[in-house]
Amino acid sequence: MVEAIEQLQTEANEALAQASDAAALEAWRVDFLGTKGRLKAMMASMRDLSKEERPAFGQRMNAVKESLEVAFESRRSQMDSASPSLPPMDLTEPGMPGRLGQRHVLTRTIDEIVEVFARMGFSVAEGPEVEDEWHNFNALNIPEDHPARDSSENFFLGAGRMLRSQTSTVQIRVMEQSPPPLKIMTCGRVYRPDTHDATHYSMFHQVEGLCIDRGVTMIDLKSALFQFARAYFGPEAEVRMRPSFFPFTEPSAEVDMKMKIKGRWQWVELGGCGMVDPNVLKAVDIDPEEWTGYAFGLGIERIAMRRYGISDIRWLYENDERFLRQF
Ligand code: FA5
Repeated sequence: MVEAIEQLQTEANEALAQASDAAALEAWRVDFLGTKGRLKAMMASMRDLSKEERPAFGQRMNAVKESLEVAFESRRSQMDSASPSLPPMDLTEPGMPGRLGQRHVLTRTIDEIVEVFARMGFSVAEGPEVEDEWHNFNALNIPEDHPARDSSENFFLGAGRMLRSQTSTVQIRVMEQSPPPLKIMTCGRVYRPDTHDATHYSMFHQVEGLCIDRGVTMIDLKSALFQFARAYFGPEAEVRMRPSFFPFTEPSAEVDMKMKIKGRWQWVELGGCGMVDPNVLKAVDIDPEEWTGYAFGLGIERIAMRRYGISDIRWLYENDERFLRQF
């Protein structure tokens, strides 16, 4: 009898080692440990033993049963960890398309604007967003009592610091550092406590241009703006200048560009421009008798909105993927 039990245990262990998947393992369990399995059948043969032989046989069978149950559990957990219960992989199924990120429509507009002005011979300058009043006002010929200096028009930070309200600050920084002739442009953020609506935001971007040389005139200014308009908005774009006032240019003008919006040609106001005021040149030790120059500053959001048909500036800052993915 003992040999028969040992024989069964050896067979069971060998069969278990060969069970290579969950189905084979289950078949093994049914065959050896199941209610109609081989262990149960051998247990039943206890009937044929004498009363004295039965306890030893029973104990032996229980030990075998326990050891097979332990072996079964360990084989099962071995299989589970080797192949976690994931659905089988279908290699013929089409893959998930990778989603590439893209530049924000404003970043793209800035890159396009820089490229156009670079082709026109402007070099790119930069300036800080946290400024002082000298660069934001004084050097730009903006007097102490000018309404543009009001605290309701600016973000003052204390200790003479503020968030710049215009990129014209970069004109001063460049002229302080480099002697003329100069032909520079800059793109950057500016800040004003304007109420948010479809065309205004409290943080927006401007593109600023400055050209200082001998004999520069309004014709050069209009030509530069005209070339930009044609290069950026298309060969039929036009430029119009309306008389205006800025403390740092004399004469000054508002710049409008004519562009096609939804199939119709329209004039759109984009910014300001003019001939650099002699007082600004004097503030940075440039002789206005020898040098003249022009400057312009355009709103980049307004340009992007026109170019890409965006009717509300706030969408540019909401980071809604459904909006951003369109460009
Ligand atoms: C200026 O900021 C002058 N520095 C421009 C300039 C530069 C004139 C050099 C002369 C020489 P203005 O405040 O008009 O100008 O602003 C220029 C443009 O910025 C506006 O035409 C508009 O396109 C944009 N802009 C102004 N305020 C906002 C705002 N709250 N939200 C979005 N865009 C604005």
